[in-house]
Amino acid sequence: MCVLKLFWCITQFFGIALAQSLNDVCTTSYVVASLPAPGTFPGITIDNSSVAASPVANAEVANENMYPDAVFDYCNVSFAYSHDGRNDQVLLWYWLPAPQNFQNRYLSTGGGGYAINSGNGSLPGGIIYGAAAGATDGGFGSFSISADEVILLANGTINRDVLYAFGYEAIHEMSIIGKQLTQNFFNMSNTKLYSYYQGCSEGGREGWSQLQRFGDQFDGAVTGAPAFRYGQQQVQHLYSGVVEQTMNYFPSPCELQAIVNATIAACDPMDGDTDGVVSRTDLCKLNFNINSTIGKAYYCPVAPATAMPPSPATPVQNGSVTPQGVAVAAAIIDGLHNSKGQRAYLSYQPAATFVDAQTTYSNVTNSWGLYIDSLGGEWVEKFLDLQNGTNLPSLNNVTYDTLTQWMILGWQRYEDVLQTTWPDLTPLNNAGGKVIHYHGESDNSIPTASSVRYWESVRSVMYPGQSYNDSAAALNEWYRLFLVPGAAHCAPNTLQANGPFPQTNLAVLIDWVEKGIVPTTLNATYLAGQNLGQNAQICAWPLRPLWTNNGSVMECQYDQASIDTWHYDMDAYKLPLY
Ligand SMILES: *[C@@H]1O[C@H](CO)[C@@H](O)[C@H](O)[C@H]1NC(C)=O
Ligand SMILES: *[C@@H]1O[C@H](CO)[C@@H](O)[C@H](O)[C@H]1NC(C)=O
Ligand SMILES: *[C@@H]1O[C@H](CO)[C@@H](O)[C@H](O)[C@H]1NC(C)=O
Ligand SMILES: *[C@@H]1O[C@H](CO)[C@@H](O)[C@H](O)[C@H]1NC(C)=O
Ligand SMILES: *[C@@H]1O[C@H](CO)[C@@H](O)[C@H](O)[C@H]1NC(C)=O
Ligand SMILES: *[C@@H]1O[C@H](CO)[C@@H](O)[C@H](O)[C@H]1NC(C)=O
Ligand SMILES: *[C@@H]1O[C@H](CO)[C@@H](O)[C@H](O)[C@H]1NC(C)=O
Ligand SMILES: *[C@@H]1O[C@H](CO)[C@@H](O)[C@H](O)[C@H]1NC(C)=O
Ligand SMILES: *[C@@H]1O[C@H](CO)[C@@H](O)[C@H](O)[C@H]1NC(C)=O
Ligand SMILES: *[C@@H]1O[C@H](CO)[C@@H](O)[C@H](O)[C@H]1NC(C)=O
Ligand SMILES: *[C@@H]1O[C@H](CO)[C@@H](O)[C@H](O)[C@H]1NC(C)=O
Ligand SMILES: *[C@@H]1O[C@H](CO)[C@@H](O)[C@H](O)[C@H]1NC(C)=O
Ligand SMILES: [Ca+2]
Repeated sequence: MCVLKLFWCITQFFGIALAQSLNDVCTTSYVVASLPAPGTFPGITIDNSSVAASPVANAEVANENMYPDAVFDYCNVSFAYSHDGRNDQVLLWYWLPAPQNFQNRYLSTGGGGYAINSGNGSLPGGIIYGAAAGATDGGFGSFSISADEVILLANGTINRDVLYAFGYEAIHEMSIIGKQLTQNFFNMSNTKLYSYYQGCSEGGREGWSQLQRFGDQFDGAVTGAPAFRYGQQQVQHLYSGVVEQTMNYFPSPCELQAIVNATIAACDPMDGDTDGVVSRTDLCKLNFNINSTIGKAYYCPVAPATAMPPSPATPVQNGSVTPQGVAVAAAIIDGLHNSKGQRAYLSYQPAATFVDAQTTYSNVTNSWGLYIDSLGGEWVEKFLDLQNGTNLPSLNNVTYDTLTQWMILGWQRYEDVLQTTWPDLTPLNNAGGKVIHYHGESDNSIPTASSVRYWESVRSVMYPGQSYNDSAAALNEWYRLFLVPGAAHCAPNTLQANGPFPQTNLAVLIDWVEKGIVPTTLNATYLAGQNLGQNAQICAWPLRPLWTNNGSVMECQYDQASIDTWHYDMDAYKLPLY
């Protein structure tokens, strides 16, 4: 035996831990042997016959927002598990780094919209930092089926297994199984496995769903533009359309874009740097009168018909911004109020584009008309009205009061599973967890102020009786919020292309968790525009950026009047809305 496997014998004899190659360990039998032992997680049975594992060499990623360009090898692993007594099947997908690249790290990832994973889109973000990375199908049938497709049962009730899997259970189970798999696979006995989460939008909400419930599950998390405060967030996608319907004015996309362009042009210099980026939407709120855009000329050329979204060819849009168009824009930015004038929700910042307000063109009436945002429409149709459509058929009779009632209904019905704004993070803090929470300041899908509201809820709930500055400083020791100048929803913004984007968030988080390097400012990179490839730093809330010396020096300033513009009194509700 020893003659046949001489090298093996020598290493065994001298107790040398032989560095294995990816091909040595990336086999079905080795992964089966690395699975968590039966009984490790009560109620969960892993199907060891479902394991697939194969090495992949020289995978390449480029031009991504959430991680830098890279070429890497990984072990592609998938298998299924079931919940005892439920007769279900949940699929898991892990990428494991080559043994020589493994850096004692594990990363869970999430999805977007109603999806619980991002296909292969988020997994590289772990691999390139030496982390095993995981994704789940939530038990929805396959990695490409999202929760909304299977949430409604044939008898017209909500599938609670799907709901809770989507809400928080599936990411939790993927995380505990993935951490154990990683430890076994890499023979970690006495070494610490650092565990992380990274996701944006729904993926950001999924991150918070874990941090709020399982305080010691991750050493750190990156949560971008989270789709939390779900009852409000989904319904607010319908608000822009209801504004247009209520005011009976349906601006052309070109008119809306003209208002946005004029807003950007006017508010760009307020931050001290005339660079095409509105880095201070708060100063824009304080100092810019949107009525000044009335009369601005606009022109957009003929556009051909498109299949997705279905649209007929559209004619030249040539005109000037109307008072009605500006009134619609102003009401959208103001946010939803009920008929008593009480505030029910917050909205997008000025300079964000008006995606929810996009009108649709009819080549029958030759006019622009109502568009119903399907993220919001499907929420009301399926999750609130329990109908099987993928959008509301109309907004007939839907008023600001209807929207407010829908917000209350969704909040109450799904508070324990989708609302995801539990503000007491004491277990996370006690476990030493760190959070980098970021949000594009020109996000057009999830209002930036939604993230500020949550940070503020955590601050006030966890540090009662302390001064604002003391409590903000205490919170910033472990949970920091960064508003990304000009950025759109989980992405850079073509209309403010000179803005930076924080592409290396996980690296920054790793440095914070493993080396104690506090991200006083958030590392970012210009991913487009005149400074392409260069570095930028983003101020941590509540500090706000201000440039001096003709835009050459950035300072992170404390500005009470600006901070105040981000805080809202939700007096349409009797309960506190965290
Ligand atoms: C796979 O699971 C079955 C059923 O739990 C068990 O009997 C078998 O020993 C397992 N096989 C391996 C290789 O672990
Ligand atoms: C990795 O595994 C998944 C799930 O089994 C499979 O769909 C995919 O094709 C595999 N990818 C590669 C590059 O082998
Ligand atoms: C992710 O999947 C897409 C589509 O299958 C493929 O083109 C791409 O190369 C994959 N990315 C990586 C890093 O494997
Ligand atoms: C809704 O559609 C899904 C998927 O097509 C189907 O499984 C379910 O039975 C339908 N529910 C109702 C109430 O029609
Ligand atoms: C609806 O169907 C599900 C799955 O078959 C079942 O568990 C549930 O009890 C049914 N609910 C009602 C109200 O019939
Ligand atoms: C873990 O240890 C086993 C047994 O010594 C060995 O076969 C395997 O290659 C090791 N795994 C890694 C990733 O080094
Ligand atoms: C708005 O500005 C962008 C460039 O930043 C331009 O492409 C677009 O045509 C402008 N739209 C209007 C309506 O002026
Ligand atoms: C903008 O004009 C409208 C209509 O004249 C007026 O009601 C509104 O108060 C004005 N807004 C501001 C901020 O001046
Ligand atoms: C309207 O648009 C549709 C879709 O592009 C096209 O099929 C149809 O011919 C158009 N009708 C008119 C009257 O232009
Ligand atoms: C837009 O309309 C105005 C007034 O009708 C006209 O003078 C101008 O030439 C048009 N612009 C374009 C680019 O078609
Ligand atoms: C809207 O309200 C009117 C008046 O109450 C009612 O007649 C009509 O049926 C309603 N339409 C819809 C679509 O509910
Ligand atoms: C910060 O970003 C720059 C590019 O802008 C990058 O080269 C550097 O590695 C990043 N730092 C960290 C800690 O990731
Ligand atoms: Ca600027």
